Order: sequence, then C-alpha cells, then structure tokens
Amino acid sequence: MMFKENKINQRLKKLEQHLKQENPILSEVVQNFRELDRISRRLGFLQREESHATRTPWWPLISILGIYSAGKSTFINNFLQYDLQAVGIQAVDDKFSVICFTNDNKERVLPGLALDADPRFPLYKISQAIEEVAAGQGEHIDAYLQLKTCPSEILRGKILIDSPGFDADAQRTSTLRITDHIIDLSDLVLVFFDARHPETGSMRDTLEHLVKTTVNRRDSNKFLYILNQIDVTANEDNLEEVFAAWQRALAQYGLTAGSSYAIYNENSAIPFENENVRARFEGKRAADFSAIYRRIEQVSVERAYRIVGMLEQTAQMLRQDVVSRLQRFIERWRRKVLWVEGSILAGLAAAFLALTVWGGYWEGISLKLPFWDLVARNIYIKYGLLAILIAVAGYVHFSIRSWAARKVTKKLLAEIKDPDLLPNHRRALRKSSRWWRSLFLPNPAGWGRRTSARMEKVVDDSNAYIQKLNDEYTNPSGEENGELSSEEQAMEASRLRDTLRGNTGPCISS
Ligand SMILES: Nc1nc2c(ncn2[C@@H]2O[C@H](COP(=O)(O)OP(=O)(O)O)[C@@H](O)[C@H]2O)c(=O)[nH]1
Ligand SMILES: [Mg+2]
Repeated sequence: MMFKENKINQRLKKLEQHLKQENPILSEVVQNFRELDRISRRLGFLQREESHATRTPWWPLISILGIYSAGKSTFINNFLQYDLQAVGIQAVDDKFSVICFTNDNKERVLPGLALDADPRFPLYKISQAIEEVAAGQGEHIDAYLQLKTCPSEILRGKILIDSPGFDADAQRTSTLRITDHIIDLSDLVLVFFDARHPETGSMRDTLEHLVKTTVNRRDSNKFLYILNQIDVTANEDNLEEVFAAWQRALAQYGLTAGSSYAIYNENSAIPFENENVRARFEGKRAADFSAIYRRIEQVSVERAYRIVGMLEQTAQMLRQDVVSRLQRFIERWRRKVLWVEGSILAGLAAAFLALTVWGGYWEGISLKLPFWDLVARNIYIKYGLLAILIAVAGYVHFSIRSWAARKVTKKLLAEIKDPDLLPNHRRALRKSSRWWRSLFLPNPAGWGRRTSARMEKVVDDSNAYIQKLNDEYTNPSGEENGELSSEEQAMEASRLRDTLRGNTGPCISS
C-alpha cells in the first residue's frame, strides 16, 4: 500500500522544490514538518494522508479590496509590471482573482474549482463556507473565483487577490462571505478608496463591511487604507481637503488603527496643469508607493518567520498537548481499571468469606468445601472450571478496560479547544489503549526516548532557522541595507519577534 502514501509525499516534495527556488530556509523547514508528520503518525495523531504542513499557508497572501472602479486592478498591473488584470470592466463580470506566480512564461486562467479543491491554495474549501451563508451558491464557485497564474518575477513567493466591487446585489452575501474569508487569511489587506468620491454613498458599503468589521481585530495593523486616484484633486489643488474628508469618513466608522496612504496611477492620471502641483503630487505618490511596497515585501519576511514559528508550535503542541495528554490518559485509565477491578475482587473475596463462614465451612484457618474433593479429583472438571474462570475474568477485565478507556477519553477530549483536531486526539487515545497494550506501559504508543529526542531536534532546528532568518533579513551590520537606521532595525526585529510569538497565522484546515 506504499503507493497511496505517496500522494501527500509528492505534494510535500513539490512544495520543497518550489520553496528551494524561493527561500531555501523554508524548504528545509518542510523536512522538519515531515519529521513531525512521521512522529504524529506513530502516535496515531495523524492519518497517512494528513500532514502538519498542509495546515500551514506557505505563501504570504496580499489581498486588494475596495469599491468598484477605485483602481485596484490598475494598481495590481502596475505592481506586477505586467498587464494581467482587465481594467475598467463592469462589476458584474468581475470575480475574485487569486494571482500566483508561474515560470511557464505565459499567464493562465483556471476555474474557481481549482482553488476550492487544492489545499495548497488559500481558498481551499471556500465553497463550503459559501454554502453555509448562501445555500446553493457553493456550487457556483466558478462564478465568484478564478485562479490566475502570472510569470511576473515580482510575484514570486507571494499570492495576490484582486477583488470585485460590492455592486451586484444578487451575489452580495456570497461576495461578502468570500471577502471575510479572504481578510481572515490575508497577511496584508489593501483597502482601496477613490478620491473622486471620498465620502459619498457609494463608499458606505465598503466602509461598513471593510472598516467597521475590522477595526476591533487583533490583526488590525495588517490593513492599509489607500486613497487612490488623488490626481483628480490636482487641478483644484485640494488634496489636503479631500484627504481630510476621507479620514473623517474613516474615523466615523471607528477606524483609528492601520495606516493610510494617498496615491494615484501615473499612466491613468489626468494631465497636471501646474508644474509645482505636479512635483508635489509626484513626491507624495513616490513616498506612499514605496511605503506600501515595503509593507508588501515585509509580509514575505514575516511569513517566513511565522512558518518557522508554526513548526516550533507544532512540535510544542505535540509534546505538551498530545503526548502529555496521552500520558495523563494512560495514568488515569490504569488507575480506573485497577480501582474497579480491585473493588470487584475485594467484593468477591468478602462475599466468598461471608458465605463460607455462614455455611460453616471453616475449621480454624482451613477451609473445607464440600464439593472440593470432587473438583480436585476430576481433572476435566478442574481444568474446565479453571478455563471458565479465566474466560469470565478475561471478559470482565477487557470490558472494564474499554469502559474505563471510553470514560477517560470522554473527559480528556472535553478539554480540547480546536474541534478540527478532535478526531486526531481521539485516534491517538485509541491507539494507546488498544487491547494488546499492557496497562503498565509507561509511554503512549509510538512514543519513547528516541522519538522524544527527535522532537527535541525539531525544536532546536527551528531555533536555528530563526537565527538564519535573522542573518538573512535583519542584517545588524547595516552594510548593504542603507535604508534603515540601527534603531529602526531593532524595532523591525522586535516586531518580527512579536509576529512570531503572537500570531500563528491563518490555518488551512483540511
Ligand atoms: N485618474 C485616475 N484614474 C485611474 C487611476 N487608477 C485607475 N484609474 C482608472 O479607473 C478605472 C477603474 O480602474 P480599475 O483598475 O479597473 O478599478 P477596479 O474596479 O478597482 O479594479 C479605469 O478606467 C482606470 O484607468 C488613477 O490613479 N487616476
Ligand atoms: Mg478590477
């Protein structure tokens, strides 16, 4: 049956190859995830086709949301330096486009189904989520989503999502559901507004669904609010007014966190009449664009740290949560079985004693049972009775074992917070309490000193990866990276550590 196992193996191999080009450190991390997979399978925690690696989103996800015609697609084309997205089309024809890198040298469009069915992509099983909020819409997944591949080098190691506006009423619920889902999964969310109407009704929808629902999030600093098309304010030269009006509109919905920017697209911009104004606008545009691009680059770095963090957390979870729960299980289970069986034996002994005393079969300290001679003399009866006794005792013993295992399992499973992992925990508990496993084995099934050492090594490795990532990204000597002062670097490094510690990132659950 080895060939079946290869499916997940192949997938991990592909991932490894892909990451080798993008980020060699992460491709080593895949190896460690494999090691954790092996350990987890021996513990019974993972099935053959499951992997901890598929629970990790490997590519940073940057989504571009906002109202229709705010210039989202134009921005993406400009960012990619590639004419990928149709610009200025009707909202009705518009879909969410998940944009991934390809080295095929030509772009390709795949139906939404490709995204729904592949756990490597961020929108895996999105149709289920849609079905929950809009019955019947889940099967029309292709009407909402598409996968686009693009050979732009700038895209390497990232996934972008371009989104439609919120105009079409019929598809509203599903569109909003997908939007929420995408926001949850994203590492960075660019919310686009346009300076042509910074506070009018057309923006209310966007404000309500993007701003109001997101201000209280823990990850609210992943939102960048972008006022686009500010070139339209050039001729009246009232950028400050328009910007202030926009900020007020955002504040009205409670937005205080996150950063805001003002930009425009040079190629789509209306001509500037005044040279001074033009210079000012170009300055503003250049500054804000580079700030936005820097955040986008930063996201890849953060994601690398987060993946390594995820590796360590998975190892810790296995050790502290899975293995220690199994150990507690075994202890409690053993105690329960011994206690129940002890009580039964004590009860039987007491009953026997009481009956024999009452029957007057005791002569001093020796017991004279009337039928004992018969039993002792005939070996058939003797061994027959013994066999029956053993069978009954065995039956009772194994019934008690499995009853106690069920009881203890139920108690321990109630502690588990993540319902997705319940079947895994249950399977591991079951594996450690199979009938052939002695009650007195100190370790859970699949766990021992060697496995423990292997796990230790994964934790050590993940610390080493952090060091490597630090060397690669923070560059303490500051020789090559002249942009950051040492103070900024220290801040950057501490921000990365916070990201690593605080946020496990979105999970693709399979
Ligand atoms: N004046 C001006 N027009 C823009 C700018 N960015 C995009 N546009 C135009 O706005 C229209 C809508 O752009 P598009 O990218 O399709 O918007 P989307 O619906 O948000 O994807 C197109 O006709 C673009 O040429 C900008 O910065 N300034
Ligand atoms: Mg568009």
